[in-house]
Formats: sequence, C-alpha cells, structure tokens
Amino acid sequence: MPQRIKELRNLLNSPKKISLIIHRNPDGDAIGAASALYSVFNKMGHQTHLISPNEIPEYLQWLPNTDKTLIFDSNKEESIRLIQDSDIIFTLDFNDFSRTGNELEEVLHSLKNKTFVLIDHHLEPSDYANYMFSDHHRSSTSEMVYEFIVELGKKDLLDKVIAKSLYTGIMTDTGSFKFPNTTSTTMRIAADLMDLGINHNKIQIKIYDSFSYDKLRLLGEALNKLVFLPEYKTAYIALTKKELHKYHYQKGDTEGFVNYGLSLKDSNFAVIFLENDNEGVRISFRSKGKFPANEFAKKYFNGGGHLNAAGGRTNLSMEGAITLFKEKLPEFKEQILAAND
Ligand SMILES: [Mn+2]
Repeated sequence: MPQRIKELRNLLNSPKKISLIIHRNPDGDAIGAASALYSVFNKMGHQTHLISPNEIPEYLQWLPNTDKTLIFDSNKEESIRLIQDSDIIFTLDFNDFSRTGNELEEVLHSLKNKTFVLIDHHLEPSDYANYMFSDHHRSSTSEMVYEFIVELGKKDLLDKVIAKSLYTGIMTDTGSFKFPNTTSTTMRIAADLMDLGINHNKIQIKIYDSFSYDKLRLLGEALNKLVFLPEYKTAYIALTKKELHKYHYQKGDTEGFVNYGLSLKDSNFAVIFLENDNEGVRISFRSKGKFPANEFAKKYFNGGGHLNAAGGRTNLSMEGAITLFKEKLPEFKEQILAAND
C-alpha cells in the first residue's frame, strides 16, 4: 500500500475530474464514505461527482452531500457523460461492478483507459482497479476512507461535516460498535471523529430512533411471524408483498429487522425473506461468531457478503425459498451450533 498511495497522492496533486460511485441500494457506510471523499476532494480543488445507482433511502437523506448526489436510474445520460469524462473513478463499498446494477455495470465495463480506485471491505474483490484498497478485516469502507485521507496527507482537511459522514458509516456497519468487525482501530478512528465536534447521540437518534409509525408496526408484524428452529439455532422471518404493502412499505423500512432474529438468546443464525414487488425474494443473513453467513448465501441464494452479514436473492416463490432454506440447514447444522465455540 505505501508505494501505491504515493503514486495516487502525486496523481491527486493537480486538479482532476473525479467520479465517486457507490453500490445499488446504498447504505450508511457507502453514502458516508462517498460523502466524506466528496468533501475532501472538493476542498483539494478537484471537480467531483457523487453517483448512486438508485435513490438514497429516506433515513439517510440528512447526510451531507446527499442533496448533490446524482441518481443514475433517473439521470442516466448525465451520469454516463460525467463518468466517461472522469479522470479517476472511485468505487466505494463494493467489490464488483455488478453491485451497481446491470446498466451501470455495463457502462463501467465499457470504459477504456480510466484510472479506477477501489476502497472496500468485502471479500474477493474483482481486479478492475488500478489502485486497490481492499481489506475484509476492516469494519467499514468509511473506516478505510478515514485512513485513506490520512495516508493522502490530508488529515488537516477533516472537519465536522466530513466526520459526521464517516462516523455514520462506521456506526451503521458496526451496529453501533457492537458487531465482531469492531476493532480497537475502529474505536480510535471513531474517537478522532468525535474530537472534530460531531454530536454522536444525534446521529444515533437519526438512524435508529427515527422509525415511522408504519415501520414500527411492520416490525411488530415481522416479530410476530418470527420462526425459531431450536435444533438449528436458527431464526427466520418472512414478509410477503401483501404484508409489506399493508404498512405502506418504503425502501429501507425493513433495515435492521433481520438482527432481531439474532437477538434471541439461543440463535446463531438469523434470516429474513422479503418478497419482491415484481418477482423473486430478497434475503438477508446474519450470524453470530464464526458461522459464515456469506457461504450459505453464496451457495444457495446467489449472494455473498461478509462473514456475519450477507445478502442474496432467488427467483423462487416465497414458499420455495423457505423450503430450500430449510432443506439446506442440515448441511450447515454443525457449523451453526459451533458458531460461538
Ligand atoms: Mn460497508
């Protein structure tokens, strides 16, 4: 890394046109990391654009620079023009172009002679980047972006606004500093960010204590439907289209629901099935300890992610998805039961 960062530092010494691209259905970490870099690069005199494949979820729309984010889905021509016109393209919080959705993926693949920088903490990054900062041991991309800014020699550019973005990214990806991905480095960086004057409690409230009435009632429905399979130490929730619509489901409303399954004393593996509007089922997986939720997701549900937090999808019906899930549990039984050993 030291040699490469030096090269990149030189490259960023003169004004550049930069695009920052995040993954589809962006979360606090993706937006936080991109928002922070957007501010830093603007301060450095670069012409910077932040592009999200689709809408920023409402619960994150208070984050700095989200008002300046270009949404690819609704501004395709402009987004493509800006991306093609960039000198440097930063891809943040994802490991493969496919995470941006079909159309944007195609645009990114078609680019020639662009400098790509990847900053990400997911496993198995694709090798498109000229500069790759990939480390799956890190809590979040925001944590890595903090260090990246420091390595660039731009620590003095950090301010309260940037700190707010990075802190939010780290906080959301660590579940408020409690997931196993939280390290002493994570805490030190969070402390540095607090020293810049952020109101951490306000950020916590904005993210976690800002449920709409509908969302809270949907959570009630979800908890009522929780199924626990003690022999597998596994809990799952399934929400149909009908149930989602009953509570006027908005994107992001089910964020965090899957974790309730894991809050059960004897559960080591928690899953939520969400029926899509058009077809198929989206699934989130969470695990305790060393059980690899991402392996389950990858093997049977076209997904992947981190050890303790992964996602997937299937074109099966809801019933089909749950049946497949239950069928495959025995294969992982020993691993699930031994997660905390
Ligand atoms: Mn992340």
